[in-house]
Amino acid sequence: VSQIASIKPVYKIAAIPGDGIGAEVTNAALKALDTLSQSSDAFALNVNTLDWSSANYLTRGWYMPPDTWEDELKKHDAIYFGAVGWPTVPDHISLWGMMLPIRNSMNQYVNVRPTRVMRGTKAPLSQLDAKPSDLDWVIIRENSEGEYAGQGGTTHGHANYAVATEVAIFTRVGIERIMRFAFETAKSRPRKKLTMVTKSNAQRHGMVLWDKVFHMVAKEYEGVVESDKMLVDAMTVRMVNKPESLDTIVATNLHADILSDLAAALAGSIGIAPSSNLDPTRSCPSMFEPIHGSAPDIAGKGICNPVGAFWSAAEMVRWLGQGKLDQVADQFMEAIENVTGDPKTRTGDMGGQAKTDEVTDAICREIER
Ligand code: GGG
Repeated sequence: VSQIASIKPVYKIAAIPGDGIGAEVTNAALKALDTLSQSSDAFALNVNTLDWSSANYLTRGWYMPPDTWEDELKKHDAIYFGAVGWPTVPDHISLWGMMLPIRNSMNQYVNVRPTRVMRGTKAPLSQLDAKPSDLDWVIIRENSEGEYAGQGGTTHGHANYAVATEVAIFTRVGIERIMRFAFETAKSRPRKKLTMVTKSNAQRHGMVLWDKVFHMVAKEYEGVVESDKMLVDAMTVRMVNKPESLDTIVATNLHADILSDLAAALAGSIGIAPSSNLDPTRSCPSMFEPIHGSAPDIAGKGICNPVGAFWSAAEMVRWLGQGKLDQVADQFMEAIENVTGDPKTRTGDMGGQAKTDEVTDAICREIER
């Protein structure tokens, strides 16, 4: 972090727009961030855009420069990421070409995915008996191991008897650190409730270790955080039928990936939902990205929803400030909700007709107001 005229801290951001609508929403978020920093005395941004994408993979043979990408990213205070994935590249190549190695190498073992019903959004839950205020959750996703450890192999690939193994890795250290982060998150929230999710009735090794570590850490928070545990299949039902009974949720890499998409859909649209890939030790830059993918079906049409990208950008500002930029991040969130609250500035997925550019112009106006 450097300073402008000895007052404004300047944060260095690596922006990776990536593929499809990832590029469109990143562009929108960077415009909003630029407006925010220009109108604030508290911070400035120095953005370095990196052209790491599937299009470049197809011409160069790599997503990130093989020998230098880690050093390149470590020069920054944070990473802002759009989306990765394109129909001409197998999905496991694109995800392992960029997003998963960054999370692993940058020690981003926590993925925070908040969900709530934003002003003006029409959540499917409102069709049930629930009030929008019933859905206010934060999902803590283990982000470094589990089912996305990348271990396993295939054999007999060209025969009818192909065999593949996908090995999930669960370590005591990995589970304990995510569990502690989840309990601390729950403790910081008004309702002080944590639900831990596994499939420990069917998966009898790693998931049972999750249960054991959960019970151990829960003892330390007795009387402070109310906690319970759920099997992931039953959890999907509870999220729909009893949303008000949930607050903070902690789950494995795969389970939380799936549950957070469900949560976003219940709150109105996957286009709204943000995520923060955090290195809580702050030894590496953390990464901020909307949870949605590259959506090739609507890419290039200028109709994608940039709200999840704005919200992710607000979380980035909050993280960078370490308490000093909370007011700026809150102002950004207020501006976002003023935009979602106006039917004229909602994209199609939220029942409106606005284009991405119109929503972006609206957020910039709101920030400047
Ligand atoms: N914006 C992030 C993105 O590209 N998401 C697509 C995806 O497949 N995500 C899986 C994951 O978050 O692990």
